[in-house]
Amino acid sequence: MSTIPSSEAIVAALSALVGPQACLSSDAELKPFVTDYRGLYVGQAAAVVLPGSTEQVSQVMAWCYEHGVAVVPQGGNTSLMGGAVPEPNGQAVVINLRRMNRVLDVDTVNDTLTLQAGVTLNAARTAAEEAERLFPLRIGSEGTCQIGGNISTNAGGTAVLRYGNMRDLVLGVEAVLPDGRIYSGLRGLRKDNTGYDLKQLFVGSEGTLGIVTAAVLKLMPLPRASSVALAAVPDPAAAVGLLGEAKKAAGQTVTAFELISGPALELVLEYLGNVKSPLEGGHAWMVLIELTSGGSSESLDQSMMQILEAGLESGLVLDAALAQSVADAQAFWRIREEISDAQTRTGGSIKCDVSVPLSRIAGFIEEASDAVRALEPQARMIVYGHMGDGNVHFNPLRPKDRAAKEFLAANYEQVSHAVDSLAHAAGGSISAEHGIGVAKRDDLTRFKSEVELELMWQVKKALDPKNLLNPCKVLPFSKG
Ligand code: 2HG
Ligand code: ZN
Repeated sequence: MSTIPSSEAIVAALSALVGPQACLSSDAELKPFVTDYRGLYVGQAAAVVLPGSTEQVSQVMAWCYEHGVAVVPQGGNTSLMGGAVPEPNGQAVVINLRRMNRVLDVDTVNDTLTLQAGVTLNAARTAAEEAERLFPLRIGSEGTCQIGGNISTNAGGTAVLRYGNMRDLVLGVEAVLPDGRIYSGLRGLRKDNTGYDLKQLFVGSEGTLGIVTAAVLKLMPLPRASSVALAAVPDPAAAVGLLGEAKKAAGQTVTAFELISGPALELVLEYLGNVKSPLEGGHAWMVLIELTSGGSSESLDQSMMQILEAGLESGLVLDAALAQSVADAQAFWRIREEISDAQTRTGGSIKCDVSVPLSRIAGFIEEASDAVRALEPQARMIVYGHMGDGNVHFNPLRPKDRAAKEFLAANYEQVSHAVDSLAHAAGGSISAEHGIGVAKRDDLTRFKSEVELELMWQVKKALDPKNLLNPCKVLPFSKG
């Protein structure tokens, strides 16, 4: 049996492939790459490699495969699930794609954007806008997260209701396989029925089957107009009712429909400091609605007013504020976008990222809230998310007078199990958009069938027989 090379040998070999500047190995250099962004998962690595080309990724992978060295692919390292950092014990190699950050082509006839995996989401959106197009994926970490990571995790966000997840936005993928071979699927085709759709293997598999190095993405018409409103609603059932009314009145233009619980609003306002809620008084639930189109803002505002007025009349809406300017709209969105960081700073939130069919979402929120209160009556119910597509971030947070560590130790297992079980029972998913990583890995055995788990292992073994690419992520060990 061959032995795994020493850290020194790994660094020497990989430095020779990518150049010493692109192969980091001191503890200080490694630290930001082996620590996840919430500081919850801290791993160990022999080296961090920053390749400058697909060929270099391929050479590094081939060397690691031959020598039995584990590889952890990494983009912007914004995973909430510990998916992008190595395991605590070991000498894996982290391959961070940030140097591969070139936009390769913007084709405004084919409406496609071809880019390297290390381009940030923000840079991708900007490149599209410069060509008067929209790349519609929208998530809070867009300044840091990278397209390769967005593809590997099938990122979602606030515009899925209208445009779909990353999976729906990818036309072509180039990926390096665990043994170093290159899968070249950089095609910009909207129709291609030539057998298995291999590129989809790399979407959402969290870097366990291959490292995405480049992609062809779909571009959309750039909306010229938008209308944004915040509405207080009596309960989640009313929010679902209002969403139905909004779709009826504004059709395709409904781009975002986000739910925010009263405690989530309170938390984010406290975190932001000098920001006031656009709605007077305390409300148990609110929704943020965004309409966008290629037409005029006046006509969108009219549609929005129609939705809100009808809601006020029928009791679905208690109060509402319509953004009067771009600055207002940004301020409304800031309240929504900062809820995640407000929790990170407070510490002690139990993150359940679930989705349920819209027809059952209100019942689920009620049941899950009751279940959490039975376990921990004082938990702050940070419940919010992309209600329009059925995704709820159900994140009970420690009471103000409880230490984060103690609250999590006492409740994490039971609360997440209760919430996930209720989502599952309602026909939902235990991870709507954040993926599995390490955090949800062991839960998969509870919620996936034997057949699903077996198929997943078979795919993994077919592509990565030595289990060297992002090992210990996604798949639970018990089916190994
Ligand atoms: C969001 O929608 C992100 O803000 C993060 O998906 C959610 O922190 C979270 O739980
Ligand atoms: Zn989200």
